[in-house]
Amino acid sequence: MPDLSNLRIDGARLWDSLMEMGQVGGTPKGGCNRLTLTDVDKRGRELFARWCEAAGLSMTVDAMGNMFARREGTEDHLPPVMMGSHLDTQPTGGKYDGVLGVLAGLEVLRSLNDLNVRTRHPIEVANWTNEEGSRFAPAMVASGVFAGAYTLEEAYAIRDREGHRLGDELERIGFKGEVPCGGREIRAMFELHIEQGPVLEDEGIDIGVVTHGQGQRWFEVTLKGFESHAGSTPMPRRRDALVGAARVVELVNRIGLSHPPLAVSTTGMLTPYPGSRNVIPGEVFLTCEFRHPDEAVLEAMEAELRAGVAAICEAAGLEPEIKRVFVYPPVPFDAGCVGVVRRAAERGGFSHRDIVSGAGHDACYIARVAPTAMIFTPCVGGVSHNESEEISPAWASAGAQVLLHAVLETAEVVG
Ligand code: HGY
Ligand code: MN
Ligand code: MN
Repeated sequence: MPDLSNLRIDGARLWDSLMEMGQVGGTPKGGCNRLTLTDVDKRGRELFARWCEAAGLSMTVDAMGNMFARREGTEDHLPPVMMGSHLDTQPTGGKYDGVLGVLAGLEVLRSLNDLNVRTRHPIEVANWTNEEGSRFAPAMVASGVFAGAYTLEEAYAIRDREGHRLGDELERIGFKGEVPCGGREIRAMFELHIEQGPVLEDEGIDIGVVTHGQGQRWFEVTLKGFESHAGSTPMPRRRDALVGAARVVELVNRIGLSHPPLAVSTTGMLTPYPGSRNVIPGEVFLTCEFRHPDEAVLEAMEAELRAGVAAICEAAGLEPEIKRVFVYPPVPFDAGCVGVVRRAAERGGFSHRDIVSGAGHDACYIARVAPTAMIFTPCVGGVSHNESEEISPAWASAGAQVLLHAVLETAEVVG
């Protein structure tokens, strides 16, 4: 194989693209609100598509709206090496979560064009629909359909809190492609992503070589009590769903703290009904989630949730309903691809360490159908899912450089 160690991506061009995409749905605090399948998401998708066209890439959109920009290989019938991540964001998201992986993939292909490097395998960069799972739960549903975890019909039927169907919104923004979602061979997938945690920055490490994605379980909990007058209902007679929910929030937090050091638990949404200041809430909807690298611990955390909610509701005269909306087991990434990432970091002269991903990623589903690994860059203060999310241009370039080398080794350079 020719000496490729001197090949460089164009870090300034990557940074410019990140800043321009950050303006699409940009918020006054410097973050991004590009909720999946909104008009803002459509604008971000169209900007990405224009850039890919300008780079001479062919674009395919599949039935879940996943976008695949492709650079031909000299043996184009071979399965593609894939990069990519997601362009959708949290409502108070940052400019880099997901976006770095998509635009660094584009930068790799732009650089291969500049350097006139050909590869045997075609190379694609993907934008996976609805990675965040904020508007339509669960998360990573489109890469999940691609990997066979959900059917297309199940995904299309998911509704947001206003009742819109995912399938209808996909159609409305014009990104419901004809091409089937999944069912095609991928040589390997490498997803570059910010760590979204503090480890790499704390240790002064440039690159995270991700060995596993931790398991997750998401729940929707509805507590039913009885609306009544805030002024004339004696305390002992109340069935106050919000008091019950407050105890459930405390329970969820306690469960996370009771499996140190790796367990995490979060209550993210809580909606009392009817939401009137002088009516005792008769119903509360809340979401909670648990994460851990060990399936047995997740099992124990779920059991503690179910038992704890039952006891709280028994004492408060409430009726509980617990729906498990998302389960995915801990994911070990492909040892061969993890080794490719490690060598790529060494080839680039970057410090690196193995790391487990706290967040979920599309790569965790794609790992079910193709050899897959992830590359992490540090992020400032480990902060993500916050408008202040920040990385340095040097970290972005280092991640893209490692992605370049990982893809070149796997796609096999010609000549
Ligand atoms: O929730 C997650 O782990 C991802 O950011 N969707
Ligand atoms: Mn992400
Ligand atoms: Mn995210």
